[in-house]
Amino acid sequence: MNWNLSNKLYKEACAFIPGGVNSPVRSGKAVGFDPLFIKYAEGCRITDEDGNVYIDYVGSWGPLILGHSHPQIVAALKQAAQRGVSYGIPTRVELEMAKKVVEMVPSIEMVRMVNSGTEAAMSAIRLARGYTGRKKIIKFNGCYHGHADSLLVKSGSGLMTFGIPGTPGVPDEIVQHTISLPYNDPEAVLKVMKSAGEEVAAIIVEPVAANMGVVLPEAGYLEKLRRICTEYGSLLIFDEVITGFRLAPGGAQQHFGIMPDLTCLGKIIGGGLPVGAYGGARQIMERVAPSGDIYQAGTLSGNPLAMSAGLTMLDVLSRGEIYAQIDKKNSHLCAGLEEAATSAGVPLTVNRVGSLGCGFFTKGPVVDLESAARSDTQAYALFFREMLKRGVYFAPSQFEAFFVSAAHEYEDLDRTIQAAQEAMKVVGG
Ligand code: KE4
Repeated sequence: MNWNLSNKLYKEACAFIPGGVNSPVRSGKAVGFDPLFIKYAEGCRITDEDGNVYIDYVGSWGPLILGHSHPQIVAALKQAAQRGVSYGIPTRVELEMAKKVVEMVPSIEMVRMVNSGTEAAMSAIRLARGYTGRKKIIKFNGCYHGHADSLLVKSGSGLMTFGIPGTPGVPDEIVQHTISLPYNDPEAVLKVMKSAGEEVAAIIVEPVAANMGVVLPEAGYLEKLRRICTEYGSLLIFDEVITGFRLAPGGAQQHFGIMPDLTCLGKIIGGGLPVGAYGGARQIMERVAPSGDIYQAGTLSGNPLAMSAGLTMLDVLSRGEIYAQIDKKNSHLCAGLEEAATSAGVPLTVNRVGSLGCGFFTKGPVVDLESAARSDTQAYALFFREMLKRGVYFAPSQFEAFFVSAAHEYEDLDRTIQAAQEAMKVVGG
């Protein structure tokens, strides 16, 4: 395989775009590989500028649960584009999208469209603070909710760890009310709530953490968060930007049977176009301007093109047929990855739920950021590069998920497993 054109384009891009990419994780820095430049994609395959073809397990970081260039989504986009791409004036399709989200997501009675998961989380936090009149927010180490200032805090080491900025450019004052605690540790939450519960506007959590690799909630964990929030009058926010419409038509809240007060959505909801959303009980959502006094806005929010793609995606997903299939496909893939690692003597812990998974190059169990951080990132980087050479594209970071789509056939999965058997032998040395 040669990557001459990708390398040439990357070198040039570095002169015009910070790091040559429009989002850091694409840079490939974490796996010692300069990024591919993709020419086109179809089904479960992506093709780069040099003509190399890969089975894709990133799927644009989650949106493409039906695979690339899904015919119904492409057709909907073409049709919508011919009617104009944006008006900044309400459209029928925005209403249809809102009704679809309300129909599919158990806890949502009203929903507001935005343009990214970051905007969804940022707006949900503001709404929670405005609605409760409180300032503090609890989040969890290793969970990511986009790059809004108040959520970019260093992982909290101990309890009552008030936010320390996770990046230059975020003043201490902005994160002083953000507390970050270990995931899967309800005692840590209880301790903070006992001393500051009346000041906590919300607890925001990824119901399945998928930004430190994939870490599942331990039995009863989400129920405890739900009970604690109810007891202290804080809002429970499920960040379902990844799990929404992925674990079930109604996302993680349907899968686990837990009702949050607010839900953040993104990725799948846009069918591959830039869409985010936040929603919840009518009583809370009606506080959002212009029906209420809590401000939030967006020029392209509810953009008819993005709504057409997203609504087509949700129409297909709401039929519910694909979930059992992609869950089964993912368990076939994960069993193959585990077998490949075992026969090569490589320590690998695979966490999976539904069509979401992650292989940590460490001995398990991986239940929080601390245990995830024990992974051998160099081993992962070598695995990534060996798989790439064999025509398989996994996430260019140990701490990201892989996604199986409805477009992955068993022969694609078996080709991936075959490649993994060879790649693991190289990793195992
Ligand atoms: P965006 O602003 O990137 O659309 O969404 C932010 C976000 C919010 N909440 C969760 C649970 C998320 O996973 C994300 C974004 N996910 C990362 C990948 N893990 C996006 C990839 C990237 O940053 O390029």
